[in-house]
Amino acid sequence: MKEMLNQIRATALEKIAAGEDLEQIRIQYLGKKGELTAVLRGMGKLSAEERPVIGQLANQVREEIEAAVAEKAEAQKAAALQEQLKAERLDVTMPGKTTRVGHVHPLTRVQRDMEEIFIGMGFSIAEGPEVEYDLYNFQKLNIPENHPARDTQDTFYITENILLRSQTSPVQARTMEVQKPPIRIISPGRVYRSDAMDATHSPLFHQMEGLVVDKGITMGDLKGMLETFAKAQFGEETRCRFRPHHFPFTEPSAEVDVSCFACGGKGCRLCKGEGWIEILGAGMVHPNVLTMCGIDPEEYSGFAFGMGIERIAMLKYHVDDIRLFYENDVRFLEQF
Ligand code: 2NM
Repeated sequence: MKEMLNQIRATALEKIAAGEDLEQIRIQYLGKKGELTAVLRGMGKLSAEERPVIGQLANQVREEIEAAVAEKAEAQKAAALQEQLKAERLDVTMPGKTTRVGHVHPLTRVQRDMEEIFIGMGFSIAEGPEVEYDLYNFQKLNIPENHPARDTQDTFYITENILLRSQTSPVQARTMEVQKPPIRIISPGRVYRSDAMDATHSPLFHQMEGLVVDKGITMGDLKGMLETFAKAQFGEETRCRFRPHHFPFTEPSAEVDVSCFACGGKGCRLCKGEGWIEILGAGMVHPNVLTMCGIDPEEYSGFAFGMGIERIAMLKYHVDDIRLFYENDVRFLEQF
């Protein structure tokens, strides 16, 4: 029996050392149906002298196996903890992940710069609906039904008399209707035209229009104000050139060029050798428009102007395709 106990001890300790499953070993040797228990059951057959000796040895073997199991379990737990610490290690001195921060869109940037310039000259910002009545988009701007200007400003119709505004002038018309002069407003915003998309056209684009109405406003006021704007927008050395033109809502009307801010007027690629770059349309508000908007043209006069924000942005940033503004490709947007 002594031999058997020594044998049990030897194989059990070996298995523990080899890393075999501890619960399995516990059941096999120390459990109710385990090998050690089986040996102890056979102790009845022993003599009175042998019994305490074998009993003591059996207890000793049990304690040794128990201790070995406990020690191994402890070691496995510690190893597992080390493993976990290693896997979940956090180096607080590592540089953090930088968050990509966006910025305003180049069109917004240009629009805000323009707004700042006009606000500095005493203008307020006026806004209005993008879905407009034919009445405000055309009729009150001296463009009656069947007027040829309806072709060049063809837009998208919601119903026969509701449409997407083709300019921000209806905002000026609405302002004149409800506000007594003096009026000094700009109206930036989205406008729509039924144009095919190409490098310089888009069915949706942005405009900045302006309107001043008061007693005694003249073409001289328009020229002085636009020159101040052009110098602030394109540089102090910028000069302006007014060419006669026709708009239904202004009389007289002009197209306005600025001296090329790339070459100073000598002629270059940007101005296509002209020395001048067209930036806007303007004129004295037509008496018919004033009358239709409830302002007496005998008492008041005014000037108005309009320009495309995309066009200014394309000139300023040397962008050769208007579609780049709408595609939201970060490789383009990141450059601003
Ligand atoms: C332009 C050119 C010339 C304009 C006229 C008006 C209004 F409502 F007062 F009649 N607003 N904007 C105007 C005049 C717009 O855009 C090229």
